[in-house]
Amino acid sequence: MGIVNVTPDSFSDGGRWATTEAAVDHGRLLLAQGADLLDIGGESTRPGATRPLVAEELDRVVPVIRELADAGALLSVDTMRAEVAQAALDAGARIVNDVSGGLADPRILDVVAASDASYVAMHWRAHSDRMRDFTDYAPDGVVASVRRELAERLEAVEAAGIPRSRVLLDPGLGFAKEPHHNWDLLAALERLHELGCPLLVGASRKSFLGSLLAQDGRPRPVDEREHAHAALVALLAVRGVECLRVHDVRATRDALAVVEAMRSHDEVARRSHTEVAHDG
Ligand code: PMM
Repeated sequence: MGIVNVTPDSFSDGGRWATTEAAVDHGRLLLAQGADLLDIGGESTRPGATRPLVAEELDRVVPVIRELADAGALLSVDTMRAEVAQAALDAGARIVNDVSGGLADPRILDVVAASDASYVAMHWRAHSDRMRDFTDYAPDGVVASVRRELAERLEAVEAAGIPRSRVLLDPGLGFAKEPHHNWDLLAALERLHELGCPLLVGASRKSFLGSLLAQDGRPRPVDEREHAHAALVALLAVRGVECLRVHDVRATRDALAVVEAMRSHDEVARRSHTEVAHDG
C-alpha cells in the first residue's frame, strides 16, 4: 500500500503532494513502482497535529481519488470521518482506512457496512494532540492491551454489519506508543493474527526507526530511515503480514523480491532433500 498524503503537515512528506496534480502524479509513480494499492489521506495524524475542517479534508482527497480511480487504481481513503469515507467511496475508493477503528466517528462503520468496501481498524486511543497522554499499558502490557482493544473494535465493527471477511487489523505503530511499545508489538504480531483478520502494518519513516538509528542522541532524519524500513518489511513479510503501508514502494518491492527468492529456493531445496531421502 503506497502512501499519498494530500496534507500540508504530515511528518513524513507534509506539503510535498498537497495539490491534486502533485498527489495524482505521486500516486501514478507509486503504482509504476509496483504498489498494489494507494492510501489517500487528507488529515495529518502526526503527534500534536490539529484536525482539518471536514470541507478541507474533502477538498484534499476527493479529486485525487476520483482521478486515480478513473485511471483504474485500487484505492483506500485514510480518514476517521463518516462524511469523508462516504464521499471517497462515491468517488471510487474501495477501502476505508480508519486509524481510530471507529472510535472517532462511529457513523463511519455504518457507511462501510452499507457498501462492499473493506475496512482497516487500527489501534488508537486518542486524537493526535492528546495521544501522548495515553501511553500507559499497565498492568497487562502493550501486546495484551492492544490485542484486547482491537478485539473490542472488531466486535463493534461486526455489530455494525461489516463482516470480518472485509476487515484488516493494524497495531497502530506510533499512535499512543513509545518506541519500545512498537517493537514489542512487532515482535508479537502472531498474537494479533489470532484475532482472525489479515494485518496491516505502517512502520514507514516512523520515529521509532529514527530513535533506533539515532546518533549522538539525535534521531535519524525522516528521509534517511528507508534502509531500516526495508529490513523490517522483509521480516514482516516472513512473519505473514498481509499489507504494508509504505512511502518507499521501490525499496519495499526490492525487500519483498528477496523474501520471495528465499522462499522459492527454500522450497526447491526442501523438495530435492525429500527426493534424496526417498531415493536413499
Ligand atoms: N500511520 C499514519 C497514517 N495512517 N493508517 C494505518 N492503517 N496505519 C498506520 O500506521 C498509519 C495510518 C501516519 O503516518 P504518515 O503520516 O506517514 O502517513
